[in-house]
Amino acid sequence: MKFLHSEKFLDMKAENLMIPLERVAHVQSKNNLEHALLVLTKSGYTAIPVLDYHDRLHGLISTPLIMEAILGLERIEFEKLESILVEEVMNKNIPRIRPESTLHQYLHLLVDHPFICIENDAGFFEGIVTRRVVLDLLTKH
Ligand code: 4BW
Repeated sequence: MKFLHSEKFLDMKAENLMIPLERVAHVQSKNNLEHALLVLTKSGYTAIPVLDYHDRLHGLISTPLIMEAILGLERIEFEKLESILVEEVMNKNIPRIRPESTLHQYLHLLVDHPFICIENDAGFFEGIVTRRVVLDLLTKH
């Protein structure tokens, strides 16, 4: 992340605060829940983006969503992890911003969402802006 002192805080573009795709833990929509739980557990994050094979954003998957999907009446049905696909369970209703969006335009989204996904004009996922990066910037500002 590069913080340009000349730029006003609220004018910071998403692309300048972004954690790029190659450093974002993610899964693919056709992966099963077992794989998703493995990636979530190994990465240490509670929610991560869901992409397709062309790096287009489809939603996000989280540990609570997975747990809810395998919760039976009397027990957690872990054997279901293998047969359910991420796309059946993921949250598709997520905010998306453009690389050139300014903090002024998306700061309010970080109130309810720990991270915001960045999508370019062609619809491809480029990375995320996290609450941490923005708060870190604010404390330095
Ligand atoms: O593995 C971790 N490394 C670091 N450096 N910090 C972590 C890690 N796991 C959690 N944290 C901290 C961060 O401050 O706990 C916060 C909440 O994590 P979360 O939500 O509930 O897993 C983290 O805050 P954040 O950096 O502002 O990140 C907000 C959310 O963005 C995370 C996670 O859902 C997502 N995220 C962040 N970096 C990511 C990522 N998802 C995929 N790949 C990444 N590299």
